[in-house]
Amino acid sequence: MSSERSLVLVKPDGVQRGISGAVISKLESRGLKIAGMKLFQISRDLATRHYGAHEGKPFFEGLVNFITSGPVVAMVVEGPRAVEIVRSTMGATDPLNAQPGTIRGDFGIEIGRNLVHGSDSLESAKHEINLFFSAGEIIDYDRDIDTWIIES
Ligand code: IDP
Ligand code: MG
Repeated sequence: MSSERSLVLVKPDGVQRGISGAVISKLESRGLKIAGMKLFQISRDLATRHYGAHEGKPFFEGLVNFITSGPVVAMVVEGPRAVEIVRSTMGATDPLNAQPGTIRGDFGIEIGRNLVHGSDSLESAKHEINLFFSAGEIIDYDRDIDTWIIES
């Protein structure tokens, strides 16, 4: 199956709470491969572009303030159906509805402090990865273990 890439952010609440490692661990143990990773301070300009689809919504200002309030861990994660696999690993947007075992279901309580971002479609993944990463920051490499994770 052909690989997809998704943009994942450990949001400022996750970094401040020391949960970055747990998030990375969850994605890695699911079988996803990390193709890019950096600690990153999001500017207001980047936040507005990244969350452009939510401009005008009542929570938009709070969301931009929050996502720029401290560093995030930005990652490009790769694997078959990576976009949907990341979304199911994160759990529902509102942690109240996120299943236990998911990142938001294990670590979160409120929607405005839901710890992680993951692209919601292949199209937005491509757009978001371009916003956060230059081509040279994404590494194409093989893992021997992938024959035990990916059938073909
Ligand atoms: P997603 O992060 O699961 O893709 P989106 O609907 O794209 O969810 O919303 C982006 C982010 O905006 C959410 O992760 C959450 O932090 C915040 N958000 C969404 N809806 C609300 C809301 O009703 N109140 C406060 N924050 C919200
Ligand atoms: Mg979204």
